[in-house]
Amino acid sequence: MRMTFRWFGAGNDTISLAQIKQIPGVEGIVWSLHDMPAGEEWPMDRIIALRDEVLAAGFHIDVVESVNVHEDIKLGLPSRDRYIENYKRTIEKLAQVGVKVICYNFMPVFDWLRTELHKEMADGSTALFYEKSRIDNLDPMELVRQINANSELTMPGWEPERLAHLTSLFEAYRGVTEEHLWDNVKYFLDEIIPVAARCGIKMAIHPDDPPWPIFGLPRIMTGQASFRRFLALHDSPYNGITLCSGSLGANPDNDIIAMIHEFADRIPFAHIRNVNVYENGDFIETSHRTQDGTVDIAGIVQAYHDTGFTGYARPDHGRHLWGEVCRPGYGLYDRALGIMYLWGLWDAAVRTASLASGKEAAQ
Ligand code: DNO
Ligand code: MN
Repeated sequence: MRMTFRWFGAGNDTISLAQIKQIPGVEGIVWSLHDMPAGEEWPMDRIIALRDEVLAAGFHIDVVESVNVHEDIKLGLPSRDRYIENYKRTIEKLAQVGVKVICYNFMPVFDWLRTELHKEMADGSTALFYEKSRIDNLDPMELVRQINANSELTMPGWEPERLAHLTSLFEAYRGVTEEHLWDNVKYFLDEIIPVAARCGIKMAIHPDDPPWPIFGLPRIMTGQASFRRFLALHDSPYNGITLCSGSLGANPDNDIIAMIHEFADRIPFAHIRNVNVYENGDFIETSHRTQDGTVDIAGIVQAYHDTGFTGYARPDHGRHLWGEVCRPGYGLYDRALGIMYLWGLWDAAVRTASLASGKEAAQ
């Protein structure tokens, strides 16, 4: 397990590379050019500047999260070819600076969606929260109307740029079914996987978060069956997944340990975090500790150990602790605690296995 930490860039993150350096065992920074609009080719000078900054701080830059996919690609519009060409050029440029894994997602319109960014927990910390009935009963167009009338009102992830296009995006997705999305993701893979393979870059799709359709928009990367179907579209080590335990764990039917065993050789990147799912389907992002949520983080780390996982891992969203002011879900403290928990589990698994094999050898 090669530990990494997501960083949003100087001036765009409250955390410094020097602070990350003090977290034990972090070798790499998971990075992106966060201000690049989806669909545009990344400029080489900016890639190089970021590489130099991260390398100078003593980290590798092997993992990029994310190179975002333009909506026209997900919609299957004729204009997609232009954006796919740009995507290929970006893959080639990232390969030139030594990138090994690109994380991306195929979620229409929204990336992760929550109803509250700072839900207070019993211990006074705050965390990202999803109130299922609120989303289920929400007419998104009605919300857009309300937001336009009252700019104070918004939803996490509904950035002003996105909001401006929301009405037309919802229009564009009318009639787009899950099967259309499957066709469109296949078209995308047919184009990019050969380029990624030639460049030695593993593409790693992130599951949908939450892993079910929202606002009538289709979502397809939701669980074990969909990953199986996805991986079969291109049976290549360069077509892989970012196994995110928190996103998948929002649906308690998802057996993440079984997925790690089934897809072991196709997981170049692991996001490891916990969520607590309530009876009514609401969920909150808790500490990484198994006992604090409904995802068996201890079992997951054991499964990675047992399948000989040598890929990259990172803690995912954390709580906001000790008054830290930070990007929602991306503070320093809880993710650092998360890493130490993951290392504790990992080191114990390694030790237990080596003691067991020592005993075997002695027999
Ligand atoms: C949620 C996060 C995501 C992720 C993107 C990847 O679990 O890891 O926001 O960064 O979806 O494209
Ligand atoms: Mn994730």
